[in-house]
Amino acid sequence: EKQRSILLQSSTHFPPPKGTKLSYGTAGFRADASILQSTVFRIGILAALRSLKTGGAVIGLMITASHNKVSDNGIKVADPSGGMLTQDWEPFADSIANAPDPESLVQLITEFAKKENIPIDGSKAAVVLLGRDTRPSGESLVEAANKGICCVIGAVAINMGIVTTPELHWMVRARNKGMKASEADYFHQLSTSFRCLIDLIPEKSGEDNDAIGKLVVDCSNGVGGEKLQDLTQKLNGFLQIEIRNSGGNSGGILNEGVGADFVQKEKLSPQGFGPSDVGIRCASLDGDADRFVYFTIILNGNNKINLIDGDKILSLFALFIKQQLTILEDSKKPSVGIVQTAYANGASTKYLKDLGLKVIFTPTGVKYLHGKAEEYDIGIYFEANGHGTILFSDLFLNCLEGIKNESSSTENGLEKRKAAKRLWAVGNVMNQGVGDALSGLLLVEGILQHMGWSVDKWNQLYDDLPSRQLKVKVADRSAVITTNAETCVEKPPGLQEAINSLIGKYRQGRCFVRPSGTEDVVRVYSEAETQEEADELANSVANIVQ
Ligand code: NG1
Ligand code: ZN
Repeated sequence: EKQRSILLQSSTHFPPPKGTKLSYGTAGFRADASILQSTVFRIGILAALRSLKTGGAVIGLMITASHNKVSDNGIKVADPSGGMLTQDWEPFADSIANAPDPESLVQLITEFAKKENIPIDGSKAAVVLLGRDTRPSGESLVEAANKGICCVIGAVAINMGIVTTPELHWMVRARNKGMKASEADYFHQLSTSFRCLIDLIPEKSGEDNDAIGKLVVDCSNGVGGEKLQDLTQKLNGFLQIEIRNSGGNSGGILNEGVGADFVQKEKLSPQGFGPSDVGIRCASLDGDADRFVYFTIILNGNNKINLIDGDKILSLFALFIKQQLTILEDSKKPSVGIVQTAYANGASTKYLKDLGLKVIFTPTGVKYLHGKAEEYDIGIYFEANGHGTILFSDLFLNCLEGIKNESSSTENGLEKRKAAKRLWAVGNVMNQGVGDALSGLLLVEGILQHMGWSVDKWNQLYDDLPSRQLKVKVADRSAVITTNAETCVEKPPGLQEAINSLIGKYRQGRCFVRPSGTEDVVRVYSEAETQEEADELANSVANIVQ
């Protein structure tokens, strides 16, 4: 009763926006920041309930709208493992975000708590870690989320201030494992495992030494700027990083003409980069630093770039891991799963399969890729847009621990120990909760140095097949229902057959359509042997979708 009256009372201060239906979507709630007060307040309540449900485990709440424009904001929940909120709570998130008034809100909460057996009588404690990116609207939204959390008796909020999305997920995971979980601990883990990779570089590797030159990073004028600066200082000169578009007082606007999303979608260099950067290894983070891509500037190319996307990052990682596993040879073979979506360039999939690796496809959205990757001893997943990570099972980590501690002093034994240490470092540098641009940068840089590869050499692992992505506005995108990891249309009837007959006209033709989960459009993706053919295929399919 006391709980009920506190909830009723507080929620009157957070009326929901009129005429907007909010949805948890692929990446939490996102909207213009001005209408999100009630949403974050309510999701604060949800986070506290989630903590109660999981026996008082720490839950994370991140206020960010990632690569969206600066006036937007959003909120995402991190589960105790540091992964995303379990999918079976998403309907509850949707329904409380849209409850029209305090009474219906409190009723939904009470019913849900009852159904899920959540102790809301104040007898149990709950903890929620709060974080936000650099958006100006973040401060007051954190305040609103805090009020929501504190409405649940026994729940406390800990404000971590401005952090990257993956940093907050890392902190949640670390706390729940009873590890030290400050930002300094996070930087320490990343920098020491990077250092470990560097220390284990074989003596005379290095076909060319370009990899040693500096890396220039576009930080999207977001939170990644300051954090990468801090991390770089911990690297003791083992990596030379120049930071651009760092946000703060440097002038530029968050995600405007900068950042990983812009670079990957437009295939153009971000602001602040130009002809003087030709020949230099460049990377771009997104607004909350959970994804990244690499690129190089094309000489006299009018801001055009060679894009090195998530698929190629994945391929580099897979190759390195495969090489280390080969050195471990006879030891117990771990299961390795590579997880992609239908948007992965076909050339990357072919490359990975030719390496002898198992490639699995899931629907678009990190929650699907992550879930699949968890099924393997080593699960590597990336979306083409640069969001992804590498997951190691506890079993495999134990196995590595064993090999690391073996005492054989034969050449072979020594090499095996080194390979185990390298893999161990990979598992430590890579965020085990979500994609993390800072982790990813360090692993790419470590591997390039290990191989002695230039960025161009890496880019030449395979040539991307020409592709085209289009958006089609339709009356009702939910009329398109797909199956088979979104590669095949089930409804409306006849559409897939029509698409198939268009695909049949092109060599290496591939094409699929699906409704977007984040925009009111149907997306068309095509590949073919030449750019003209890929464009033609996409356009002709777009025509029949309309
Ligand atoms: P939708 O709008 O469902 O295609 C987009 C991206 C995803 C993912 C989500 C979440 C493409 C084709 N799709 O999803 O990869 O990043 O946004 O932000 O890039
Ligand atoms: Zn992001």
